[in-house]
Amino acid sequence: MFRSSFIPLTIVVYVVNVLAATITYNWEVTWVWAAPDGFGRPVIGINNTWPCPIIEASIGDTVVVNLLNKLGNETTGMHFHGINQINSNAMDGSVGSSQCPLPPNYSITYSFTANEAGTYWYHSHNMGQYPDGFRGPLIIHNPDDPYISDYDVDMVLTVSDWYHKQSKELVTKMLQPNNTKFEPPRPESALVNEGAGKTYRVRILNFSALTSAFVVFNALQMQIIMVDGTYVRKEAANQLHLMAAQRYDVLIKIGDSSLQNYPFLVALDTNTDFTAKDATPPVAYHTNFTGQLINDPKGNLNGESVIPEFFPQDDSLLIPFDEQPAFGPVTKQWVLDFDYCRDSNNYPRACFNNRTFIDQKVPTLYSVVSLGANNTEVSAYGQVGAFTVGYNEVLEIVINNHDTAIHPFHLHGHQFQIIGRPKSDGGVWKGNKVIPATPVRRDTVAVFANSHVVLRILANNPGVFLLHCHIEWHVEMGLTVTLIEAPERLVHYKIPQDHIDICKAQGIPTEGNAAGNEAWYNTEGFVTVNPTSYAGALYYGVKTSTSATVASSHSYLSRPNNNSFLG
Ligand SMILES: *[C@@H]1O[C@H](CO)[C@@H](O)[C@H](O)[C@H]1NC(C)=O
Ligand SMILES: *[C@@H]1O[C@H](CO)[C@@H](O)[C@H](O)[C@H]1NC(C)=O
Ligand SMILES: *[C@@H]1O[C@H](CO)[C@@H](O)[C@H](O)[C@H]1NC(C)=O
Ligand SMILES: *[C@@H]1O[C@H](CO)[C@@H](O)[C@H](O)[C@H]1NC(C)=O
Ligand SMILES: *[C@@H]1O[C@H](CO)[C@@H](O)[C@H](O)[C@H]1NC(C)=O
Ligand SMILES: *[C@@H]1O[C@H](CO)[C@@H](O)[C@H](O)[C@H]1NC(C)=O
Ligand SMILES: *[C@@H]1O[C@H](CO)[C@@H](O)[C@H](O)[C@H]1NC(C)=O
Ligand SMILES: *[C@@H]1O[C@H](CO)[C@@H](O)[C@H](O)[C@H]1NC(C)=O
Ligand SMILES: [Cu+2]
Repeated sequence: MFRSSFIPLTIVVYVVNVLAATITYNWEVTWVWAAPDGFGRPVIGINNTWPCPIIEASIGDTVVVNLLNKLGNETTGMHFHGINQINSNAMDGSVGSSQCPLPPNYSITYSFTANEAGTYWYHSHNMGQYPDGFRGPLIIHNPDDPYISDYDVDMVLTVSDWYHKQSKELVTKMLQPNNTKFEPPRPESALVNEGAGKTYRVRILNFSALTSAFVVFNALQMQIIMVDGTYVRKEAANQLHLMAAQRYDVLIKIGDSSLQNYPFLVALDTNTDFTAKDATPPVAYHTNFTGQLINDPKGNLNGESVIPEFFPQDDSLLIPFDEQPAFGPVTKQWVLDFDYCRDSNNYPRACFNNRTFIDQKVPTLYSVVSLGANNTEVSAYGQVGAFTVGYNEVLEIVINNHDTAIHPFHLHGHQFQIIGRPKSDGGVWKGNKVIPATPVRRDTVAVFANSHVVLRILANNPGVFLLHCHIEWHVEMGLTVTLIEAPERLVHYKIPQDHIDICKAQGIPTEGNAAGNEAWYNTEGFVTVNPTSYAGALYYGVKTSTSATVASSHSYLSRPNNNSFLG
């Protein structure tokens, strides 16, 4: 039997492995020419190769990535999607939130403990950069996997949409006042394991920037054993519908005696809502991918898998393996209404509660650490949608989706419980009807059209965590808010010196409020208006100012035209 990762989450108590190892990766981020679908373009790779390598560790190991930026013209950063970064929030890699951008020729070290098994991935969390190629699988193995005796082979399958143009150009075009329908860029291809050729590796991760994908083996049934970072009770599925950033771990059984190949179909769609009565099949992009699970290398490699009908399995009804009960009673609630909006210059944006996210100067975590007892003042952080919750509170998060498409929402730092996720046209939340006894947990959830989701977390992981749509184009439209969890426990948190140094090198303050002002209430220098031109991660050269607390008249993020590197 094969185990394919579409993802698990575990909250099992584990004994710290005395044999825990430190796994170190020394990586240089570089531009690479690649043509995964036959069309050549520059992509972001590691050590002059692409696809980017896999990270693998076991529970209890320390994962260390020494990341050197050799892009020359762009900043970067590395986020470990689904890793909760317990006691290591500075390693979350969210540029602007938990670190400064990593400039060319600088390196920083990321180090964290692999404390939950599962199928994760890493990607740049800097200015629409992961659709340009900087992403890869991150697998945390579990020597005590409850399903270990159920499979013989463990495989990874990644699925993604792919674009022939670079993110900067795509986002620049999207963020124009004449984009009246808030249209995102559309992909040219579907990639499986970063290629458009045939493959038989099967852990499934969705690296998409926009689209969702169906995965179907007509001749074989899948059994889901894990979603994102959570083991679940085995559940049979004929079709999986992966939203961007989601993962499933599935078991696929091939009869002992059957020497044949099994075609599978990965069909991309732009988030069609298959819970709607009038759902139409995926838009006919050239984005279907047929792969072969090869059991007979000499046999037929041209078989096809077709989807006669779309009936994705409902992941909100899965039962976690550990049967952890619903958190309660709720002590704090965060209600977020998502809709598109326009900024003061009439540019298309995406909003939570009628506010779009605007990058500030000081990474939010650094402000939280330096503001001391005043770090609970949400107005200190500028327009990042800050919300605070105290240690060990039970936080209920409600997201109302006022749009007519599905959006996959992701929270850093937690595998949240899904308390309720009605089908499309479920309307805005009006109170919980039934609380599932043992709700499933994930880190990315599909929220259906004109509907909502109710999530819960136990706020026991002090840190600054972004909550955002994982359609990368919507992140660039501002569909992000910031959870500041247990700020009272972050006052003495130590930011590693190499992380501070890259800020200093760029003249970015590392203390004070959003603009680096010592007084939390001094809003001078806050970025309050969205920039009208989009530079992506383009590097503008080193600032000379080294003062950590002076609010510079040139906000770093407003990106003045002092383009010293590109001349
Ligand atoms: C990348 O290059 C660095 C520096 O030369 C080297 O230490 C490392 O082993 C390389 N890693 C990979 C995955 O090629
Ligand atoms: C990075 O270092 C290389 C080699 O020393 C140098 O040629 C290049 O100009 C540097 N890039 C930047 C942006 O400083
Ligand atoms: C939208 O505006 C941009 C910038 O002015 C322009 O380049 C583009 O051609 C316009 N697109 C359409 C469809 O009108
Ligand atoms: C990946 O996620 C995107 C965005 O939600 C979705 O449109 C696409 O269908 C997904 N791909 C797969 C193979 O599930
Ligand atoms: C992709 O596959 C689906 C399901 O079999 C089918 O409905 C659709 O027409 C295919 N699209 C293309 C472009 O071949
Ligand atoms: C949203 O904000 C804009 C300006 O920021 C304002 O004009 C509009 O009335 C607000 N809409 C709602 C529903 O509050
Ligand atoms: C909090 O802010 C007040 C001003 O509102 C200031 O007097 C006080 O010193 C600040 N406390 C800390 C711990 O920084
Ligand atoms: C940086 O350089 C690469 C390689 O030459 C190029 O493809 C890319 O567009 C540049 N990035 C920006 C933001 O201009
Ligand atoms: Cu979205």
